[in-house]
Amino acid sequence: MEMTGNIVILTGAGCSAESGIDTFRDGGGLWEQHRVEDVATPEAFERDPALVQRFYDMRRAAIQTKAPNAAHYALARLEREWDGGTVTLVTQNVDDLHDRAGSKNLIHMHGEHLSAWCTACDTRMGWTAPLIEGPPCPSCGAAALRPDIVWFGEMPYRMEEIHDALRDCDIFVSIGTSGAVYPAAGFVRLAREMGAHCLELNLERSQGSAWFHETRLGPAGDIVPAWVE
Ligand code: BJW
Repeated sequence: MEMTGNIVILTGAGCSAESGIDTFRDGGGLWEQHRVEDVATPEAFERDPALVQRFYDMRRAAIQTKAPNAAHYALARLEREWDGGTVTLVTQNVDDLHDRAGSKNLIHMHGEHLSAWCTACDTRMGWTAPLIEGPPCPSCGAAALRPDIVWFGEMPYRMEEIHDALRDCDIFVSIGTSGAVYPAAGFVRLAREMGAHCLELNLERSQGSAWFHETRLGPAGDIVPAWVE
């Protein structure tokens, strides 16, 4: 690895796979016969809120039983120990495993399972319990809480900050993402056009693999700590 420079790291579901959290597209992308793309949309929530709340209640409960793996800890260590510039971690993951591993300069661009969003008063709040029974918002009392998750067709969070970090980065590293979902799938192209060295760490080549200068294949729990060393 180069010894100086600003680093932007993008993580996807493959980073949490060895913690026991299913990826989206590896197992056929199905949940109870529904395509994830048909559950993770504002239209699905409008059509059948109970179905969508059940999907997220189940996953919110599940992640609370999981623990960070060696990849999460290696990235947190990199941020603590890197004195050659900044380390910005942008995750598409909605679990809290990077947080629990100790990453601080962290952007959850697709939202977080452990957060709820009141669409009546626009408050976001830490949330660990089920939402299916329509609990009142602690802030305004309306029964209008939804998962604080970026669904298809919604704008991912903190895009301006992400673009600023990409424009300033010298090293871009993509970990455990299929490159199937935009805008995250386009980050490598932007980073590369800005002159960054682009490295992919994944179990298999992603859809945007040709944009990377270098690809290292293997499970994140092995290849991420090896890269950080
Ligand atoms: C391992 C491993 C191990 C396994 N070690 N590796 C047509 C063309 C282009 C774009 C579009 C289009 N039609 C629609 C769009 C836009 C759309 C999109 O990209 N759709 C595509 C499906 C085509 N994007 C959006 O809608 C986004 N918003 C947007 O664009 O806004 C613009 C806008 C403009 C103006 C007004 C309003 C808006 C929003 C995207 C939201 C994504 N949400 C989801 C679900 C949320 C959460 C949830 O329910 O959990 O986020 S989708 C799902 O995919 C989730 C993930 O974050 C995301 C990415 O998946 P990821 O992480 O890459 O997982 P997998 O499973 O795909 O891949 C895992 C990888 O790991 C694989 O490569 C494995 O090999 C690897 N792996 N084990 C290392 N041990």
